[in-house]
Amino acid sequence: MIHILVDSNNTNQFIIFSNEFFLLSSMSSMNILRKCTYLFIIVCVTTRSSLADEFELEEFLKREYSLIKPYRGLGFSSSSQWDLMGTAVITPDYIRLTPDSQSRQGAVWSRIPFYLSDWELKVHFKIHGQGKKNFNGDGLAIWLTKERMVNGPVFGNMNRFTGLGIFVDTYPNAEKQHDRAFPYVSVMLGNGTLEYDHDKDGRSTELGGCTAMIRNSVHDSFLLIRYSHNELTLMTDVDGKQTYKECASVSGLRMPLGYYLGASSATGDLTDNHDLISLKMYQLTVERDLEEEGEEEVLLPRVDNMDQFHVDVQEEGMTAVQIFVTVLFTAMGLGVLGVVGLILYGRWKENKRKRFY
Ligand SMILES: [Ca+2]
Repeated sequence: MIHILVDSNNTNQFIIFSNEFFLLSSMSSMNILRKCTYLFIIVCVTTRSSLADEFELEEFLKREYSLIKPYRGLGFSSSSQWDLMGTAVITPDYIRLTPDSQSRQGAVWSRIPFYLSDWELKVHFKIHGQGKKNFNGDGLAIWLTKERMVNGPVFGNMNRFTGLGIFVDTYPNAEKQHDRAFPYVSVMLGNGTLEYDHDKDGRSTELGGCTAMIRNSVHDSFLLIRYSHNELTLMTDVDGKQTYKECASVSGLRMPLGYYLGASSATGDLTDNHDLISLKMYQLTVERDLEEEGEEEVLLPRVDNMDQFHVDVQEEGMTAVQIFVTVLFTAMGLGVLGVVGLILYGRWKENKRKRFY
């Protein structure tokens, strides 16, 4: 017969056997029993804590912003939180943004505007194909942008986008790049006017990046993008060690809320399969100091103290509409003044004539 005892703190459970059983037992079996009990307790405690960790992590996983297997109803059902675009297709194990064939563009975009201010996004993907090294392309991109569902030349998305772009560039377009090996992962922040230059692999607008040997790898590829306290950190886990290495870090980066998450890819003359396996978004709970609480709303993405994000505010100048309205009201004002002046002059003249008589 087995009794289960719960200790006073109600945290651990112990199992004891009833007295009848002990009478029949020898000392050696008691020793075995004691060892089994200790083992049982250890298993109980460790299982409980690992379950707690998992639960804690799950709690912060934001399912509405995540894309996880099975991709039920994705892109088709009205309740789906994601839209598919172009050549993107769903399989049971991944979303293939482009197949290993020429001139394809595919994307997946969230339908829900994104309102987390501190977050962490884990991207699980695979890029593979028949082409030999450096005869493959073009790569994929992860987005958090104002615009969505527009195709174009930046890894299957529009140029002059507004927001964040993380690029996994698998083909070196620019010549003489002895200082960097491809595939190259990088960060760009667009403000609607900055342009990604494909011929230079986006060097002029890059905020940071690193080489990551992800193509045709036996290991799965992971990116981790963390945004907290206005600092963006990009990390990679590409060699199967289950550890993230820092790739880029940008502080003073300001992101507006209400943008859309997406992933896109494109092939040109050179090709690859670009497979997205999951996007897992976690909310980070952070404490904010008074200064951060008082920060005004960010309307346009920018990085503090960076010239390329400096927007000229014409305090003295006026727009065409403002000039027109000003001229119109000035003319009307002068007209009214003129009429009043004439009336007053007429009356003054009249009075003067009356007084004269
Ligand atoms: Ca490139």
